[in-house]
Amino acid sequence: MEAYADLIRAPRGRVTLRVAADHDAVRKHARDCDVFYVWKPPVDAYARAPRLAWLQAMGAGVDWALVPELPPGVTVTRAPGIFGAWMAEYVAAWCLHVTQRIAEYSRAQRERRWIEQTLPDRLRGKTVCVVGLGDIGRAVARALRGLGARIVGVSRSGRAVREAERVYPHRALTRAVAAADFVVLVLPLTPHTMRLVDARVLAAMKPTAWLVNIARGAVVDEAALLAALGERRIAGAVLDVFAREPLAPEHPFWTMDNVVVTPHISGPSTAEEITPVFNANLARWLAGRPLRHVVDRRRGY
Ligand code: OXD
Repeated sequence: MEAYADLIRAPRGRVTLRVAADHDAVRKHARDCDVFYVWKPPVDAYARAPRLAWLQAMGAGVDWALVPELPPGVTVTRAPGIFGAWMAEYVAAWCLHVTQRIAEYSRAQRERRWIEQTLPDRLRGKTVCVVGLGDIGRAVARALRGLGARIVGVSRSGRAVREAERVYPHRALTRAVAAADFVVLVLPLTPHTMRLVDARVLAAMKPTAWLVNIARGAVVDEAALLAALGERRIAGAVLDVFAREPLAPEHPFWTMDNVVVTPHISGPSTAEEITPVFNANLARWLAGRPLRHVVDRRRGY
């Protein structure tokens, strides 16, 4: 937390900083705070923060902030333009991991096997369905399009965007995923998107398709996913997020040969990248100007 605090540009005399490295410290300082610049504070801190007017989220998603305990008058802001670049590289890397058969060649190397009959595949020409076309989803789409993939998108509105050759609304999700070689989930978790990817959607995917989830575990029905992967009704899944994190050591995802598990690192928050976004808004807030990147609390993003 010190790294974030060190980069805050707060005019002396107008802003007092309180740095909280753990939940107890958040609770202790909450009473004095007008602003929270936080990642997942304890929800009981909100009731202890009578002056709280603005919460700046340190991460990409804000589902953890939009809890009933957060008083309705508190403005929540996010940090667009930061995470897309990280997450685009994550998705490109793991799609290429599949098409370049990296796991297979690595295994063969360990076993000293020369597998010249096994050739890599191309990402060029593959269809990628990006579900969620906010700033991160569009960054992912641009990166994959740059590698020659064909992009279809899914968003709540179904409105056209430059990055996708076709965009479907949520209600047409099964149609959207049907032709995809990779289905990439980049959508916010809201009551509307909870378990949006259910058994029906998974059944609509091609048996050769991979699911890549960098959104939230709960946008997928994990039991249905487990069944689809176990019965090889889809080829595999790259999962950075889970309904419960950390993923329990006994969870079957860890050991499945068609699953990649990463520990929620696809879009890291760094003080250097995110604090300038906070600083720009802090200057506006101190000047009495409207904040930017305000979350629509009703929509949930
Ligand atoms: C998130 C993050 O919101 O890691 O998941 O930033």
